[in-house]
Amino acid sequence: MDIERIGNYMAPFVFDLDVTTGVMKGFKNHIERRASSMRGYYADEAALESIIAGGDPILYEVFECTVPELYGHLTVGISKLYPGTVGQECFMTKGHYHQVIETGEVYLCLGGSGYLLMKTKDGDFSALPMERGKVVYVPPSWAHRSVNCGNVPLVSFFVYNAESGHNYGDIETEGFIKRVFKRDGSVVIE
Ligand code: PAN
Ligand code: ZN
Repeated sequence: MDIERIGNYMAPFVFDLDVTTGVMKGFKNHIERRASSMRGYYADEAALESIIAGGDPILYEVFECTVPELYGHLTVGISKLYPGTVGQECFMTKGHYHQVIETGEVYLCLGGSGYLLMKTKDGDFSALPMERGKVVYVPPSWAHRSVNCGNVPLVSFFVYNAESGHNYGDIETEGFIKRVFKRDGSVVIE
């Protein structure tokens, strides 16, 4: 990671983000999640396998400005979740708790439509709407997953503590309490 310095301190930096398209310049970290990386997440395993066999498309991407993963720093970036379904289940991110569970996150939706699903270790659940202009505050202790219910990419800008880390394992075993489906054109959370 190239961290520029001014005197004793990390230098401030600026980057360009097209708030209409979500295209971010100057990202240092780019994650692509293909269908094959989502085995075990969707209810309809056979439908996922046929999507994988059909070319294993990218289902979502993350672009981040990397900073030192230390207390006090903030990681910012863009999450771009493509539209589609696996069987009838809307495309979604893996979802995670933060490894440092007492760290929260802010999501600002720039485009598309869907939900941010959240859950706690106590079994509490929340689904808040995501569409252009919605800002969702994810408090500490809440696992979070984006779900795209529309026909265009769900694009969000996010900010979280750089030391947070990601705990995917617990969601892999616990699931997320509820799933989001498109049935006969209607979105249902069940
Ligand atoms: C986001 C997510 C991003 C992808 O940057 O990492 O939306 O979701 P998964 O990490 O669950 O695959 C974030 O919440 N970071 O903490
Ligand atoms: Zn997070």
